[in-house]
Amino acid sequence: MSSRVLNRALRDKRMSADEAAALIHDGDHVGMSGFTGAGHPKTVPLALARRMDAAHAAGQPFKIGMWTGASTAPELDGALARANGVDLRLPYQSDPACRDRINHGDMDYIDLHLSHVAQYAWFGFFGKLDTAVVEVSGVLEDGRLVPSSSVGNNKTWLDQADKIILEVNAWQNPALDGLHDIYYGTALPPQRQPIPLTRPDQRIGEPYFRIDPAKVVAVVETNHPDRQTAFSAPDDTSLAIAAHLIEFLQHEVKAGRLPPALLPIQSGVGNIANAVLAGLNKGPFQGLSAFTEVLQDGMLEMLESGTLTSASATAFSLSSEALARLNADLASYRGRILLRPQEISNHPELIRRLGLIAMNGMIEADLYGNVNSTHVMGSSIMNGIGGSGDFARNAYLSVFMTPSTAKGGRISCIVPMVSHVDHTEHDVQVIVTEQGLADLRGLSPKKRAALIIERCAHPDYRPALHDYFDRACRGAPGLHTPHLLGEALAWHQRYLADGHM
Ligand code: 0RQ
Repeated sequence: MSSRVLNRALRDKRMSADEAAALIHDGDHVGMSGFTGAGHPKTVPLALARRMDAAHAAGQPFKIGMWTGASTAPELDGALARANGVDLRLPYQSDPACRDRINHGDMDYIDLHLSHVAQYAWFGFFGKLDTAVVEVSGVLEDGRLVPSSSVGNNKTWLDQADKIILEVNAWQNPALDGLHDIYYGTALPPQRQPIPLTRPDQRIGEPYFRIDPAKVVAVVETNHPDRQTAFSAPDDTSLAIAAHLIEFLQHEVKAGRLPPALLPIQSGVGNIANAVLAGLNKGPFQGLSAFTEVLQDGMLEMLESGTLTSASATAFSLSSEALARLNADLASYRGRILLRPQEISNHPELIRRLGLIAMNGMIEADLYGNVNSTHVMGSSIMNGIGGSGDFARNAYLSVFMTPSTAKGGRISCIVPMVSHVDHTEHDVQVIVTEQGLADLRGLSPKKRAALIIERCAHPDYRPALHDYFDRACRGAPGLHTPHLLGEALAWHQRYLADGHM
């Protein structure tokens, strides 16, 4: 098979994954590519984990600081977590081994808004970046890089790192060439200028990464698949959530608060988000656009049917079936799919300007509309805030969705007070469960509480929520946001003690 490394100088730097991994040292800060299981390096991290295991077996320390785009895959997050080789990780992760290390206190984790990561690296807030390990799908003759199936923070890692290790993955579809839009106009304050994007499908950058070839210390040729995300068929709960939301959007169009083709949509990951997209694909809206973070199965189906005219994202997150369909026809999506750096896909300025409809999952919401997206029972991380905060705070309409209960009904996802806050009441306009939808816009805290209990809570928990709220309205020291502080987190405490809220 012919090499995808067309640049002669970089072709001379080809080596094995083990040789490349030997260039990473204990204490290094390493910027890895990868976003929701797409475009992560697939061989160097495994070789690095082997080095870490060997060092630990010999009684030597070997841990790195690892920065990524978002979640990766077992051969990156999983392997390094199992080797206990990560001192500090940022941002979003969703790997079970990684989550265990964090929750057991073996790994420090900084959960950041995804739009903040690149600029914080530029500001120097995380210290110096030693090495970038970035998957690309090709190297042009002039040394520019054809990005892979995710863009994430790769532009920043390639610019910032002292050393670059490239994985050139021949598994990636060559038709990815031309799908990316890499914007190089993000100067630092006080030199920053407006980002010239006014339509979701607008191209404002170039298709390739520019690099300083002198910084490349290794090129590793690979041929390995992305993670591929399996989705389960929508169940009754997610179908009900989707139906409530679509009915609400129709109502908003009728009321003149949304145009007939809606506004650009952003959709989180997971089965509920996918069910909402499947619902949107069945109608009644046409000519939709997406300005989102990940392009998942539901969005691809909408592109295939024509319901969605274009999608801007930073990564794919597809099942193997959807990926096979996309790969068979990828060239035809040029101009309809754009992959951008995550600092652009999630940029607050652009989200506010375009007026997005943001739809994200959550762990729990409280009576007043504060939302917890990240923590189970206040202390254990699930995944991370990801892009949900970027979108929720700046969207035209910010929607959070969850089943009304979790763990077979033993947990109410509507609680008196959330055990961790990711999105404050100020950033949450609509809450949806399979029970119904609470439109919180224009409501004071007490009115919000009454509506959330009536529309969203599971009937099994409604009486206890009413009881708490009524007593808070009588006994709280202030009646703007009535709470009984000694009791507000008792539901979580009860679950931890008795296994039932
Ligand atoms: O745990 O698998 O052990 O049973 O949380 O819950 O219902 O499968 O929902 O897959 O949509 O995930 C918020 C985690 C929801 C996700 C979250 C338990 C539940 C299960 C998953 P088990 P479900 P989903 C852009 C947007 C933040 C990032 C984001 C998320 C597991 O949506 O990570 O929005 N969001 N990014 O049992 C205890 C509760 C619970 C609970 C659910 N109240 N208490 N456990 N669970 N509710 C994309 C990116 O940023 C990349």
